[in-house]
Amino acid sequence: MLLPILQIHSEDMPPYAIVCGDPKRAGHIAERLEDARELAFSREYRTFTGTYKGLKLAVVSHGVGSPGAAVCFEELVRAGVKTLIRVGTAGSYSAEHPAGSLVVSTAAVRADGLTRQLVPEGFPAVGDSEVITALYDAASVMDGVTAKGITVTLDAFFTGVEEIPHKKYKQAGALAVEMEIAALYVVSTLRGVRAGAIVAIDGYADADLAEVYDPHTDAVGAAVEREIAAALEAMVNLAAKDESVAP
Ligand code: R1X
Repeated sequence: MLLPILQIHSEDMPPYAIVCGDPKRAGHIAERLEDARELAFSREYRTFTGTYKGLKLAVVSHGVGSPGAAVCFEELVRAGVKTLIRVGTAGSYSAEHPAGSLVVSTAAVRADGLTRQLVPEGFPAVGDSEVITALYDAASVMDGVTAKGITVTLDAFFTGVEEIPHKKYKQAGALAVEMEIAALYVVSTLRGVRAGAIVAIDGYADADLAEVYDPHTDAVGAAVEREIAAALEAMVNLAAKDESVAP
């Protein structure tokens, strides 16, 4: 079956996929795979397959923002993907997690518009506990700060005249803000697959801590490399468990 928007054939897709926003980053992740093959580059959706430590997996870019990313997640599920891991970037709410830290998202505040059109108010956007544990275990043995907790998914990157309640999210215990995890977690729950997400902190979302936004520093680059390594490792470990419980 040809997926109309990603322009990939479901027969070519393995059940494991790493997703990221940036098509260029998808290419970078694919460089770590053996026998990497670019299947399609349609709109913002760039799809590779390849092998890592013997596991066949896909790497797919989903673009910026929940509505576009959800199109990607939905088509991947239709193509037979059963485990999705997002690697991304996010703004931090806490000086304990400065640029260069990693955060594994356990659940997302649905401060987006897309998921309101999918599920009722109050329905949680929550990751799969096995995927989250695999990601946290893989990341926390590496150098650098790794945290685990709730993230916020917004639609607006640049602010308008409406106030976004960052202070309340922070007071309530959220660690970081990004733009796609709620879509990933709601779509994966709706469609009966599992998902997790890890983000590299690229600055502060908290106005009290805010500095000039520069996601292209060495510290952020190193954290992105770490999260990619953690996602690949987590996927291999999850697949090994799947194999051991398969009938
Ligand atoms: O999730 C956010 C979005 O995809 C984080 O970075 C992008 C905006 O720069």
